[in-house]
This record gives sequence, structure tokens and C-alpha cells, in this order.
Amino acid sequence: MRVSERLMTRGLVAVAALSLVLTGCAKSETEDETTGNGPAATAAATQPGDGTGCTIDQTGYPKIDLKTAKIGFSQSEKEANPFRIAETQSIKDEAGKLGIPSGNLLVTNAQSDLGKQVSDIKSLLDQGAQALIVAPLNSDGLQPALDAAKAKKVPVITIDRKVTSEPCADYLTFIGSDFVKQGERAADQMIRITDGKAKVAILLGSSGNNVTTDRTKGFKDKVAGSSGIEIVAEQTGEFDRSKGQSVMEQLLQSHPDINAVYAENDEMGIGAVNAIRAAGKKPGTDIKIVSIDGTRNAVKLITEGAYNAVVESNPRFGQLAFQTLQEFLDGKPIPANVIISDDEYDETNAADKIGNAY
Ligand code: GZL
Repeated sequence: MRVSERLMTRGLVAVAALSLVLTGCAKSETEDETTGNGPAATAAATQPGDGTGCTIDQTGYPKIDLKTAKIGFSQSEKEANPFRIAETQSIKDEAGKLGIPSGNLLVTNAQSDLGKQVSDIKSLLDQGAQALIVAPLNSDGLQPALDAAKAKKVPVITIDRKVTSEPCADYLTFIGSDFVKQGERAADQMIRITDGKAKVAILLGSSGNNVTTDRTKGFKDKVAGSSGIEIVAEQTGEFDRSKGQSVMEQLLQSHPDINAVYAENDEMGIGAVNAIRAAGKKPGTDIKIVSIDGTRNAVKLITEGAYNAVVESNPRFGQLAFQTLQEFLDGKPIPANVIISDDEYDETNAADKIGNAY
């Protein structure tokens, strides 16, 4: 990244941080006009919770100085998906903005292997990590790693996907989207775009995590109220573009009447576009497409008329993760869940907002 871009990004993050303080976490107007890296994830204005939370005194963890401490980041999936690329970059950018020496930020990638994520986290601890930011692969299976962190009094902030372990006892907090709401918002777009009449194929995300479960629940519950929307098939594409394409090819064979696709992430939605074109049909018109993430590739397809709507799942957790960690170290109570706000793209705004996409 060029110096000028980094300075711009830092400037934008500073604006985002300021707007976080001044506007109670609402997105400031200037963020929406940005280009480049787009806005950092910010906590939704209405934070549920009773004002209690996890404090450093409750945990008895040491008061480390983020400027000199070693911080570990455990990424779950390979950096092929723009969501993962943007997520990891956001952690690195925020560490840089805070003046954390690059040698103090230790980054691992589990390559979508749960066993490897457990060993990655243990390795980060062995390398002296004094705080951990973890993007869990699955909702279950990380307990041995969380136990190892607890034994060393190392706080763990989970971002992106939610684990079934105990907040405050096993990990500090969950920072991420409301995935049920994302599914509902995708359904609203689907109903709007199809005038409430469609035969829908669902490309499910990977199994074993709350994102897939919640995005499916949100969508199905919402379309249940629209009698003209029929779900004719659903199959996992593992959040992967090529898998999404091959599954869509099969579904188009077995269900030639499909005229709409709900893909639980953009990568599978883009795979579906390739399959639809290969079948001699026009994506965005013959077959409508709605997905979730907010990647540049998908939003660009909206501007080209080959895609219909994208609900954002903001992966830029860096600012909020480090801010939450600092608040914990400052003795503030940290809520069990910090839910972020997500934007949305369709034919009315994609051309104007594509600069925010990743
Ligand atoms: C959502 C994240 C999902 C993305 C996918 O927070 O866990 O995982 O939506 C990614 O692109 O595979």
C-alpha cells in the first residue's frame, strides 16, 4: 500500500474512531463517501446489554501495555476470500496505526482446519502472545485453545463468528454481525427484487458455525411470510466460489425452474453467476441473485446488472477489536456481545458506494 493510501486509511480510521466517540457508534457521513479501504466495523448504536460486563479485575488478568505487548491474531480460513483478506489487513492496519511494532503482531492462518486453529493458538501463546484476537472457524472445538489462554491469563477477543464457550470465563467478548438480521435483510431484498414470486435455490455456507445457521434461519423465517417465494433447493457451497459454481451447475440441471439464488456469501454468489452464464442464462435478470458480504467483485456485478443485492458483513474488525481490548485493560466492563452495523448494496446505490466494498 502506497504511503499516501496508508495515510489516507489512517486518516479515515481516525475519523471513524472520532465518529465512534462523538456519535455513539453511528457511521459518520464522511465514511460513506470514502474510497480505498472503506469504513471500519463500528458497534451498532443500540447495544443490547444491562451495562454489566467482564472487567479486568474479575479476570485477574495482568494490565499489559498494547504498545509493547505481543498480540496474536488467529485467522480461520485461507486468504483466498476477500472477506478474509480484508479482515486480516484490518487487524494489521490497526496495529500499525497504534504504533505496535510489526514484530509484536503474530499472525497465523488455520487454512479452514479446526485442529490447526487449536495448534495455531497454542503456538501463539508459546511465542509469548499476551492478548489474542481470534476469528473462530467453528462455533465448537476451540475450548482446548481457550483453556490454554486462560491458564496463561491471556485475554481472547473473538471476532466474526461466535463460539459456544462462556464469555468472560473462556473468552472476553464476541465482536461481529447480527447474522440472523443479515438473512432477513437478504430475504427483504429477494422479495423486493422478485415482486414476492420466485423459486429460490439457497447456497449454504460451511456447516458447524453460527453464521450459516443464522443466515439460513433469518432468510427462511422472513420468506415464510411471503407465499410466492418457494425454496426449491438448498446445498452447501462451503463459502467457496468454485464449490458454489459446481453446486449451482448441478442445481440448474435438477431444478431448471430456479429463477433466484440466495448465496450465504458473495464468493458462492459469484460462482453461481459463472454457472448461470454457462447454462446460457442471464444472471441478474433470468435468475436473480442476492448474497451477503459486500466484496468489490459482487458489488461491481450489481453495477453491471448481473447481480441484484448484497448485504454487507463488515470484516474490518481491527479498530473495534483493539479499542475493546484497550477498554478492558483500562478497567471498563466489556459486554459479552459487541454487534456491528452492516451496510447494504443494490441497484440504487452500488455505483456510488462501491468504494466501501472490499
Ligand atoms: C462472516 C464470515 C463469513 C463470510 C464468508 O462473519 O464468518 O465467513 O461471510 C466467510 O465470506 O467465509
